[in-house]
Amino acid sequence: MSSQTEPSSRPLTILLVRPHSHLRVAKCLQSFLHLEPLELEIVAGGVPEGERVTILDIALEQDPVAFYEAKLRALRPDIVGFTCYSTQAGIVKDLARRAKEILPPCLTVAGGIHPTIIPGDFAGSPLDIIVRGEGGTAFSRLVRQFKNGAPLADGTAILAVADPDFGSQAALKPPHFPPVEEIPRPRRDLVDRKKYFSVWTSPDADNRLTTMYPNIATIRTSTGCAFDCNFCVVHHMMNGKYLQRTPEDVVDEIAGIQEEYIYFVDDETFLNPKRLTRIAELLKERGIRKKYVSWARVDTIVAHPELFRLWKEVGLHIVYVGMEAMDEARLNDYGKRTTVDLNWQAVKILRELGILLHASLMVDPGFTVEDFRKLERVIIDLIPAEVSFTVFSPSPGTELWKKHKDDYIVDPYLYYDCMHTVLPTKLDLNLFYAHFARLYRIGWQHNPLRLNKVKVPFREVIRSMVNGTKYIIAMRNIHKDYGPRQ
Ligand code: B12
Ligand code: SF4
Repeated sequence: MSSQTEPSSRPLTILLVRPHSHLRVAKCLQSFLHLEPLELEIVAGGVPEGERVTILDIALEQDPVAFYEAKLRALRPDIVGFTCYSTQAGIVKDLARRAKEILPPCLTVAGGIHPTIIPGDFAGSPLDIIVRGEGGTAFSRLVRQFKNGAPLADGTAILAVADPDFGSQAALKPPHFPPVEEIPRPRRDLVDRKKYFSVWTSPDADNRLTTMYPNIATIRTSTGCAFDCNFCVVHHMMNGKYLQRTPEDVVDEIAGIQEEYIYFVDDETFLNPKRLTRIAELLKERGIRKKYVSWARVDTIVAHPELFRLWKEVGLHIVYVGMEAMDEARLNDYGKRTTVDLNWQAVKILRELGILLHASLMVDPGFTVEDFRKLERVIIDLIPAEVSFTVFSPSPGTELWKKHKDDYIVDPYLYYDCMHTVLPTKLDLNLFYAHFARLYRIGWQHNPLRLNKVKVPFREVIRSMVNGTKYIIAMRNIHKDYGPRQ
């Protein structure tokens, strides 16, 4: 399709799609949490009034492709938009190809992390348009231009794949981010809210949980991060910027959310203590009582324990902390700018405050059996806490990723789920994943619900045991996804 179309006076039909995952572990993760497609809700929020917009989340469907094709045939959209992580790039290209086969005139658009950082990966694909960076504002412009039959591409945020210089645009600088006030509010009404949940392990005061799987909403209060860990793509995408919404704006949005549970999907919510103090004060003043889960860095927690005390009062229950490693050398290698001592100080502070810690640790492809054993001992020292593990994998789009370009043992986009190692392991893959799964098993056996004897509905105990077992088996079997080693 050319990057210019005929003007149209009828309402446009727009279909926004969250793709499924092709990896078994990612599907298993969905039995623990499945969050609303906030990115598509924000994109939909920018669609001008009068156009028809539908959000399709095919990730939970039994047969996602058949479900998607049936919707295409039923709705006959003029524009089909996809959100896309690196691991989903192949799937998005396939879904776009199917859209073109069923509805040749439709405009196919991809946005999100992968199109933002590596737009050139879509050269020659069935995608017409790549949107880079913030999508609510860019998609709004795109739809207006499409409706008016005006040129679609603007050379920065909106790229036309068919443009002769598209390939060379792959080396573009990070896109311009609009002022946060211009970003539309998410259209939460467009999704079936009962589908979205997250496992919840922080009990109420009576050491009871009414449910382990509450419906949960997400909110983004900031974009970007002030740090530059070398495996992480966020500072590349945002050119090092940390954009923050005003406390009033954030609290207004929270007030309008129907769910009692809220997940902050910021990269680091608490970086600016003044802003977060004000948000907490406003929540108090307005009498808003919700339960929150968020990510935070250890140095933020250690520098501002009083901020976390205040947030505990207004409902912060769980903090996910990217501790990454419990040895100095690896923390330095990862460019984390923290120390092992800070990690332990943060554990102590959260414990004293009664906020549940979810420690996220990385396993290095260079791990020996002894390294795995050390991490097993760390789990025991961390409890009662939730623990999860990923495999150190430089994100596509980072300098480190480019540095390793000749080292990958599998397709580094499709397998970039931080569970499949993309780099060679020191241990044989079978043994590596035996130890990796064992970490999860130990974490699972010592989970805080069990240790603290929290009362949980019986059906949910069974559900979590079944899902936990399936997840650990999926980890154990990851090595089977690799072909024979060369
Ligand atoms: C919260 C979060 C999660 C949540 C789930 C979020 C969700 N909604 O499903 C959890 C914890 C489950 C999770 C899991 C994973 N995550 Co995650 N996650 C994040 C985090 C911190 C925020 C994502 C978010 O919700 N942002 C808020 C939305 C509104 O912003 P957005 O997605 O950028 O969308 C905007 C634009 O990109 C654009 N846009 C997006 N889609 C579209 C579509 C169209 C058509 C258009 C026009 C525009 C557009 O407009 C949007 C609105 O402004 C990001 C970090 C980050 N800064 O992105 C990592 C991040 C996205 N995760 C990442 C990864 C790798 C994963 C995992 C694969 C691995 C793992 N083990 O962590 C899993 C797999 C999840 C899956 N869905 O399969 C990487 C992705 C890197 C990459 N190259 O793809 C990131 C960037 C982290 C990082 N530091 O590298 N994640
Ligand atoms: S890993 Fe976390 S702290 Fe480090 S740069 Fe990425 S978002 Fe920031």
